[in-house]
Amino acid sequence: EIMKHAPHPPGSGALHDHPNPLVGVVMGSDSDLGVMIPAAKILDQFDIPYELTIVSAHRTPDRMVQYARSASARGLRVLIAGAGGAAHLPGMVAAMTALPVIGVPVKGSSLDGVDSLYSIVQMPRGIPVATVAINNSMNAGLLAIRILSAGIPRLVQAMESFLHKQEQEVLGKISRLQD
Ligand code: RP5
Repeated sequence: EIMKHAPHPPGSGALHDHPNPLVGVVMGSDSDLGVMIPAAKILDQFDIPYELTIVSAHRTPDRMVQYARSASARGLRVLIAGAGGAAHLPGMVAAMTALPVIGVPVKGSSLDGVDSLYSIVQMPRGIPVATVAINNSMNAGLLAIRILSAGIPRLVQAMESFLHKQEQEVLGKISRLQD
């Protein structure tokens, strides 16, 4: 059952490991961690079990192949991949799995993240990566949840409540501005 997962391992910090993860969150470097945390947070908020780790397309290519090739058999259903610069990780992972892959362009130091965005979004026909906005890993998490939710009323309802709450927050701000 999708909502069930064991409690977080004691003392688990940024690198998360639930026993039966449904979402795999990977990133090219530990320097991407700060940008990718909101994806993890929203998955936590919806009680979706996930794993989070570093996989570099360039520095650890064998690990990337192993990760992508084994992801489906290990029970993962959606992958989120964040990378900056020459951001090949999401596309290469998508090339080696049939799972849906969501790419997060991470803003690096030189080109404002446009390099990452273009590297991730301009995939060739046949290998799709669902690309979110630069540094917007929260949206990657939300999209992963929407993908998992299809056909699961409880999760659809959880997403609807999330949207409703968000709407109320904005309407609240507007009415405070009008006071
Ligand atoms: C990419 O290069 C990583 O995803 C990261 O965004 C960027 C810089 O990595 P570090 O040099 O900070 O490790 O592969």
